[in-house]
Amino acid sequence: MRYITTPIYYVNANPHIGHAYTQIAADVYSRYHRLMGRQVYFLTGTDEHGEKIARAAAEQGKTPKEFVDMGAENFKMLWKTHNIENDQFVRTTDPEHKESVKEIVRRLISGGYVYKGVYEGLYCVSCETYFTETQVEEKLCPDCGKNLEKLGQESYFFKLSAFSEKLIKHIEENPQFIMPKSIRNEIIGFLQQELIDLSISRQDVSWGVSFPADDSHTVYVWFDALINYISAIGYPHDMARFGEVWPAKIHLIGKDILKFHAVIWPAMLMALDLKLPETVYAHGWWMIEGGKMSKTAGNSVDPLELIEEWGIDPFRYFLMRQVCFGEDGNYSLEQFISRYESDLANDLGNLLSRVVSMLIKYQPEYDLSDSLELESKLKELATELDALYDDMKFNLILEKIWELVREANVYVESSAPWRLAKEDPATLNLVMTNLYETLSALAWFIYPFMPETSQRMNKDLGLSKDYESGEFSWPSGGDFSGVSKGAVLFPKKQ
Ligand code: ME8
Repeated sequence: MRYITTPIYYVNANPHIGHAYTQIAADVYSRYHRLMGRQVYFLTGTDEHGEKIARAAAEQGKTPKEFVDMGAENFKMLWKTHNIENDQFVRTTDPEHKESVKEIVRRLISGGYVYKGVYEGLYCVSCETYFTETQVEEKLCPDCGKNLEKLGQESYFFKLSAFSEKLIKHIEENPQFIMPKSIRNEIIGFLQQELIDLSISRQDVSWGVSFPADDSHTVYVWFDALINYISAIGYPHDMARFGEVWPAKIHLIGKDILKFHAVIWPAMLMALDLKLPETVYAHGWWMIEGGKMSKTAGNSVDPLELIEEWGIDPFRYFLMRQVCFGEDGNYSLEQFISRYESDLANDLGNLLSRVVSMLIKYQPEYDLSDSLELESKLKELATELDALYDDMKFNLILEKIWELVREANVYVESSAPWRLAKEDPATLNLVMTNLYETLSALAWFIYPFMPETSQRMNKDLGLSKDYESGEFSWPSGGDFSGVSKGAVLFPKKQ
């Protein structure tokens, strides 16, 4: 089972391309493995507790419950427009999740991993995070730059410090645990400093899961949120189901929340005596003109506007193609348009349109007798891409697919079917069959990234493929009889 998760997003956020990026990457990964007939479970959801949410609700004159219900619906609707096929949507206000959090805290208390103390620190309400004096300058949050509040309060602590050696050992012995490799040393370095215990309860936050054994406290929202990855799949109320899905294959996250996932979360799992996820994959950060995207700066990119104007598939393609997964990216509309025009409209769109027009005009006969070379090339490509999917090398996968698109365009030029139609009908049959089979393969290859475009290509080719399951297969099983011309795949704007 390939269990893949995304972060559960703050329900008060205005989702931008950064959130869409994680979702689309997880969706591409899931669609591909489903296509290959492999078992996948894809979880996403919303993070709904804490002071920040309660304040945002109050600002809108709503109860926290009304506010989070609306926010969760907004995210669900948004992911539909992105063609995200998640198996489950978890909310931290789900009764089962809350019960699970309580039971986990109870187990940690009885295991001796929790004690009562006093927490003094600088707290950022916006990031729901405490900082020590040494971590900050001028009482400003190192993450978001807002003012920190000095708080001293009674709190329950999780003995995080007890796990540093075990964590270092796990990271060193399992090179795939933190990916990409370039960020592993950052976490090892952090663990080699003195790890401090984690305050996991709040007295001054009422919108949260009440702390077992002391209901004057609520559970710290990050502690509550991380548990979603196991509560959603049945821990501890449905252990049979949990056993089928856990451990996670990949926790996909942005690099902003790496420490929570590569330090705190595995320590919690160790304390519960549960297996650790195979990989925590932290992808890079999207910026705009080299700066941070934020609502206050007024420069966040609204995915819905882009999707409305250009369609969902170009948006999915751009995000996966533009940067190497794991590295930071810089968004600009010019780059988006340039990819749309060159890769999509000129390369892929034109190829389909030319080949389909020629199939209709010249009426060749389907003849596979000169396709052996193509067959082995496509099968090799399918094997090569399979390995790249495991490393989440989405941009490389698309590069390889586009090499095929460009080669096919060159093949059209060099074999000149318009001449063959007059001079050599037998060769025309062979050439058009190769082009037809290349397009059918391309529809299969691009499916995880651009499912709608893949379907439209198959429709033009007269192939009614739903890709329920099944590896790459050769030949397509179609002949030319169902070919028809649909609307232009990627119309040029101007
Ligand atoms: O941190 N570039 O939620 P969140 C790339 N609730 N990815 C970005 C991005 C950007 N500019 N901006 C956001 C939280 N993301 C917690 C998570 S999980 C148990 C709790 C993506 O709404 C990226 O995946 O702030 C990042 O990790 C996540 O959104 C943060 O979402």
